[in-house]
Amino acid sequence: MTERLVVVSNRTPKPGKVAAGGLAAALDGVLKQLGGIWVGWSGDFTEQPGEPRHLDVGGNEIVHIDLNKADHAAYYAGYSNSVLWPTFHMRPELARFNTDFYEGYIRVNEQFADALLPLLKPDDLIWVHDYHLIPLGQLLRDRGVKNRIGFFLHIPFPTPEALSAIPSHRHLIGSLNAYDLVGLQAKRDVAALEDFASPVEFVRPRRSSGPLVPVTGVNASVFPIGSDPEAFARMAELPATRKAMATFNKSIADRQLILGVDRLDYTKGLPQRIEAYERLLADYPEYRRKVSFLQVAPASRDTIQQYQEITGNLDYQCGRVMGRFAEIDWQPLNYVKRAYGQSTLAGLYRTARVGLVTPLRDGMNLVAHEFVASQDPENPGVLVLSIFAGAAEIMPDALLVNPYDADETAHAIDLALKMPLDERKERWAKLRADIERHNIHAWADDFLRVLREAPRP
Ligand code: ADQ
Repeated sequence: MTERLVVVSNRTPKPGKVAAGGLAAALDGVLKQLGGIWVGWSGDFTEQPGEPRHLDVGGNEIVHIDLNKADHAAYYAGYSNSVLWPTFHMRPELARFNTDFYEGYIRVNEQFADALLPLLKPDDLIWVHDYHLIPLGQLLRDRGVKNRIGFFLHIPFPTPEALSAIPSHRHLIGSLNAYDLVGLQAKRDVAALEDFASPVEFVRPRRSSGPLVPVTGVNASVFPIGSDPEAFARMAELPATRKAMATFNKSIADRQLILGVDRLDYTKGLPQRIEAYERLLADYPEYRRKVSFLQVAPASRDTIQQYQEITGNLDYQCGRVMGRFAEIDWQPLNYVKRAYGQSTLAGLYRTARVGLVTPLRDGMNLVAHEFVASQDPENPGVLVLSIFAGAAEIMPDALLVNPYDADETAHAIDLALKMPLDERKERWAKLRADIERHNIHAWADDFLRVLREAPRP
């Protein structure tokens, strides 16, 4: 029998769509290389869950599950994105706790487990992704699955205090015991998990009156995710990209470009970033008319109230900066609410003199990787990176900032704009080596190798 990889995630790639999420872009290449199937929600609703559908998307076999609309709402907008996302990003005050959410979350995870069961072969390696599917490993074990199962959490792991704010956290984290391997983005995440999983933390498996299980058994390690640096370097140099960027440069009159690229999300630190830019223009007036700040931020999860609110706040903030500094022939800031294809992003990264990646908390942040990958080695831009992004652990040669401190960020932008070519090249060469060492293929290979070798009970 030959080994197959079974990837399971909330969403799977759709034919011909630009994926704005980090996960879709990441796993597509891994599966092409190793072979196997990718199972996830189809994006469609059904009253009565039927048979999963198999399709070919860009050479990968994708298996789609339809979900009941109410269950999906409780699982996705509810538990995953109104409980786990804010809490795991240390914003429990933004969470909405509701028992129905957890019930729906478990029901959808059970549906995933039921759909997977008939597809599995004895030698399959199962790789479950992200916070939407934390209990899936346990639910598969409950159904008798003996395969090796790994789990990777793409977002940060919270401190024990934040985690304790989730009413069902013991069941949830206890279910991590079912995995042969739990992968986390950064050392700080493994430390937080170990902190929580102290000998006093015992959990009772859900729906069972059986014995309490210690959380300490979780086999967790750091696997920092990465990008495909060569692909970004290639895309940044394509003739079509260069042409588009020449036109773009004209539109900003060849001013120095400061760039931010993010999904619109309260974890990405956009208000703080705009405040820092405002501070730069106020305290370093020499940059007025000399720079142009472009923030690309397409809406995401816009059915959730907190996400709707950010748009309004950003519109207000950007308007304020414009009102304060704009001239008839200079627009200090441009805020674009749409997703772009990867080659356009690569072109923008390469055009930028400064890349601002300043999340308040982030599992990794692939934009930081992509920015470095896309630079011109002879004239590289400078990465200003938040100390709260997982990326900061592997990219010490970026200009690291505390994103809450507008003065510090403004100062870093000033340093970046003034940085001599030699220093830019030196820093970039080190960063390029970092992202190459941690590229997406190395990430997948490492995780799967350790999963294959993980000690079994
Ligand atoms: P995200 O929170 O989505 O991912 P990130 O790592 O920055 O964050 O990934 C964003 C991806 O979306 C990048 O590949 C980027 O190119 C793309 N993207 C962003 N803005 C875009 C735009 N305007 N147009 C087109 N594409 C855009 C989660 C975690 C991260 C973790 C990743 C991968 O929150 O911390 O790094 O998963 O594990």
